Amino acid sequence: MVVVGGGLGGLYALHRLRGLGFNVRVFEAGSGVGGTWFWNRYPGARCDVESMEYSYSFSNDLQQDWKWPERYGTQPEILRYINHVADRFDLRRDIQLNTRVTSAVYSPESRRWRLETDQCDVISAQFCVMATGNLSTPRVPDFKGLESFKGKWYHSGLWPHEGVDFSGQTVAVIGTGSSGVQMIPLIAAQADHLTVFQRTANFSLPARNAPLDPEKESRHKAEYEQRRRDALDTPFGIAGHPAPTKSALDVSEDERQRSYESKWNEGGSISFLYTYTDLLVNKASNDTASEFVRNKIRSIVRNPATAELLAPKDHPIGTKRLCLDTNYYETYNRNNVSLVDVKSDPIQEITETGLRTRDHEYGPFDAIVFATGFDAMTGALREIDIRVQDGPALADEWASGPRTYLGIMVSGFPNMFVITGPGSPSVKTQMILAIEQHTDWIADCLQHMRGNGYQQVEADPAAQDDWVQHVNQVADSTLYPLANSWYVGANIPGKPRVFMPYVGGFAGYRQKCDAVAENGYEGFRLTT
Ligand code: N01
Repeated sequence: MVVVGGGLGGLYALHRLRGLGFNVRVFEAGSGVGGTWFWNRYPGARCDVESMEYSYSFSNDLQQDWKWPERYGTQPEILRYINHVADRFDLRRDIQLNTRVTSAVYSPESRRWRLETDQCDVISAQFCVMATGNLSTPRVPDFKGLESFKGKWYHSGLWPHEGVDFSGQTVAVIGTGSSGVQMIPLIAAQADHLTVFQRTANFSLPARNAPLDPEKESRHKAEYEQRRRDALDTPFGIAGHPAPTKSALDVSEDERQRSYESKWNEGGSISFLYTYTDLLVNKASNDTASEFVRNKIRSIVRNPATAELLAPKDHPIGTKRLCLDTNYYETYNRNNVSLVDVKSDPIQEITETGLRTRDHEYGPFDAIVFATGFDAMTGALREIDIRVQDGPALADEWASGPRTYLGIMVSGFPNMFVITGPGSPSVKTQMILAIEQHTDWIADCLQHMRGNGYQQVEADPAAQDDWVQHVNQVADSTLYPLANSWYVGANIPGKPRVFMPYVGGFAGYRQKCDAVAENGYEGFRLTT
């Protein structure tokens, strides 16, 4: 069995499947394990889910032993944790680093996958598990002239391991998604001058990060197993947030403001979006929350024109990934920070010294930082030449958007599982929980096959069609499609506009997966 990717998904898949007696080999492109947390080393990189939740649940000893220093884990801390897991469960002996899988071809005759890597490995495997990640294909926009730039340039998702010292430099940051919002305050504090190029203003909430309160930590640890079980029954896979009971329109303006204020002070995105039942499905309700945050921005940012530019008006709050920050809006009150709107005046090219928009020239810059995101959810899989012998490539099959059954398998590609693939809750949940749920489901399926002499499993095309239709229907019943987000591939020119994650909630999705298994893997074709 080959597992592609040595991030949080690949490591757990190795541990779980090796534990069942399978012969497993992991191939990882990076020179270390950790996936997202290996690559994204930009200043301020930090998880926006609280550490006590954003961690593996499969080992109670592990979760009891590990000590998270802060409410939200920093990138170095999370990477340390992942490396600890790799050592603690003796995973490294089955992981080949510095190796990118380039192709995977299935032979219906031998019923085996033949994989090739950029290190000239050729591997034969009965099963492939794609643990390639949802945000693992960094994208620098195709700007004319980048090669002529005389300064240094960086992408948030390919950050130099030795770090970057911006002291004394003039710096440009392009992009104001989660990565931009996290790095901008830190770069501003270090650089001589920072110019931020914003195409779309994003909603951001204060993280209210702090050292982890020891009392809170011991209480959490005493209740850990129950809390993990509780998380399984929530829409986002995160416990500790009581479900809302009222619509935002069922309460008075005063009560609404008090509730939003209390969530704003508490910090965190889940708790804010969970203030009312209908913030993600009812535009009028959402408007109340969006306007509350816009008013906060107006109250923080002293220059009214800058504040208006930073206040998002083109999408409902939560329909693009909500950012969490520390001093993001406050940063625009610094004398050494300027904001440029590149929606009204788009970037046309990078020059030797800076960049040119339609109407202006900016620079000189010592460095340009691209916080411009990823070819999300499908990019990593489409980059591998995946096909059944003499058949179409997965990339071609997905030319009009990804199609999966449950986000776990793709019809026409037998014995290939995807961990947190498009069509599953994935990025709309606590990712590690989603990874564990998929891996455990795959492990059960493989045991079922082994116990019954099945050699091949494949998603039924009709079951896949029904699932794709359901994923779309659920998304269409929410406000999510109103935003131009990476959830719909809008950040990549030419990418088909398809809503990729499943937003029907983790709890219901998990029940569906369990029911499928209980009904003899309904919608899958098992053959001996
Ligand atoms: O990427 P993004 P990200 N000209 O795609 C802009 C996770 N994450 O790396 O919105 C000018 O969100 C683009 O503009 P627009 C999290 O799930 C989590 O920040 O497309 N601008 C946007 O502002 C997150 O959602 C954490 O109009 C251009 C920005 O670049 C996901 O990763 C931290 C442009 C890209 O934003 C991706 O976040 C970091 C162009 N040609 C990331 N092209 C935490 O856990 C793109 N942009 C906290």
